[in-house]
Amino acid sequence: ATYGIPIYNASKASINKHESPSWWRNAKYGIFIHWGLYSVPAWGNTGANESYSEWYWFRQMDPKHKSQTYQHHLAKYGPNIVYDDFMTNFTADKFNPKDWVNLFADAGARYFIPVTKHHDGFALFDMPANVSQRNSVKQKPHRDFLKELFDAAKKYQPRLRRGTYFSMPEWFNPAYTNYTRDNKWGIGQGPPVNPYTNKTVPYTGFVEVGDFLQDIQLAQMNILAKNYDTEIMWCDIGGPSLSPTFASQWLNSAYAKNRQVTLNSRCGGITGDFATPEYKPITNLSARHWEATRGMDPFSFGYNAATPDDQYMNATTIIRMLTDIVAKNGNFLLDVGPKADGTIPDIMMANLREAGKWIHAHGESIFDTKYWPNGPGDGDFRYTTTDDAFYIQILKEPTGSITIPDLVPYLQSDEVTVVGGSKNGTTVPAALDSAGRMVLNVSNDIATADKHVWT
Ligand code: FUL
Repeated sequence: ATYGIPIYNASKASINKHESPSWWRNAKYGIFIHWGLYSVPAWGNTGANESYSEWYWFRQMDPKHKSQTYQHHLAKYGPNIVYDDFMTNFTADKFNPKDWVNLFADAGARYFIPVTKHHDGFALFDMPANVSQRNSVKQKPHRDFLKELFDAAKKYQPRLRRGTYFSMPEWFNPAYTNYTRDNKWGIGQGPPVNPYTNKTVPYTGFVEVGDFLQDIQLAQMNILAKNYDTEIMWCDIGGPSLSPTFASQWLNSAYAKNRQVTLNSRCGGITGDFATPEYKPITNLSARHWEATRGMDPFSFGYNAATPDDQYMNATTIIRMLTDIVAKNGNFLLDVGPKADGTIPDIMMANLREAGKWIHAHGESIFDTKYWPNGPGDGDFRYTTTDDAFYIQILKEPTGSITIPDLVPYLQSDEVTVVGGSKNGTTVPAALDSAGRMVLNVSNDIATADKHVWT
């Protein structure tokens, strides 16, 4: 087919008319993957302000020599090992993309978003040599991890939607220095200077280009859109960009192919389809669909080998957070940090799978639902709705007589039905109290038959 008039043009006003597609609003739960050279040192100063392990390089380069990461690097590797030397240790020799996508499906997720290039500029996908050679295909270990992952998903878990995280700037790319310097993200300082020796370090794989935005940033985004068919462009940091140009071409071509794609709020120069609060307490319901993100690690997206196993989110905390977010009209993008050898730490896999059992069994009350416009619920209660059902989620074990604090619909009914778990389909007697609130009488065997969240 030919299409006469493109829908979008390269202006902010035009792109801002785009809305997130319904598949994305219905998908509710995604897995984020921060995996890259930072997975080699796998270190963050747990609990302090250097906790994001994927920020290792930036912290380590601290010219004032005051950061914990600067000290850690010196003690562990000495002054002559520079960040790009980690390319040799980024072996990925146990990376099994089939296992990864099967894990995500077991977890109950409906989409996944690998970091394709973080602020360190090291990409996990292929591109023409004149765009950049700073990637895992042109450098060690000479593999196109994004293609391997997406191919495995297409083959083994075709229902998983595939997105791409992409950092708009790069900390030390010499081509970025024209744009910003010493801003709050520390971007545009390149090329890197070894803080222990004061010697300039080559920016591995850097190719002399005319303009960072045109020749690197936009070129790479187009590659993710065209060669990898990304469905979610999860930009990071924003700042200077050609995003209106990128978005208009991408959205028009998706439209022509009958595909629905979406982009987040961090692409720079455009509003984006959804806001992305990060490690933030989720407070209010928002009528515009949004997405919360955080790591399973209490303080980091990338793997931090110093984090004890019992600190990671477990099945209960994952499920309660998902339930809370969905009731407030959000999606939950939960991050895992694989190791440099390509394995996902056992504790992360176990907790994701445990949560997945509940999510699969209770999915009816989570996926393809809408929030309740009167409110997400109070205390330990959350609500979701569909055209023909109203779901009550209870975030702690209900025993005996339970009063639903809000004036929920269907008050006439004298029973409700258990969703999911071994008592799926069982009815629970309901009555009204003098204030018109629903009172449920939950028997012990129903209360103890489930866990994490009762629906
Ligand atoms: C932030 C980044 O700086 C973090 O490292 C992480 O990637 C998070 C999702 O976005 O802005």
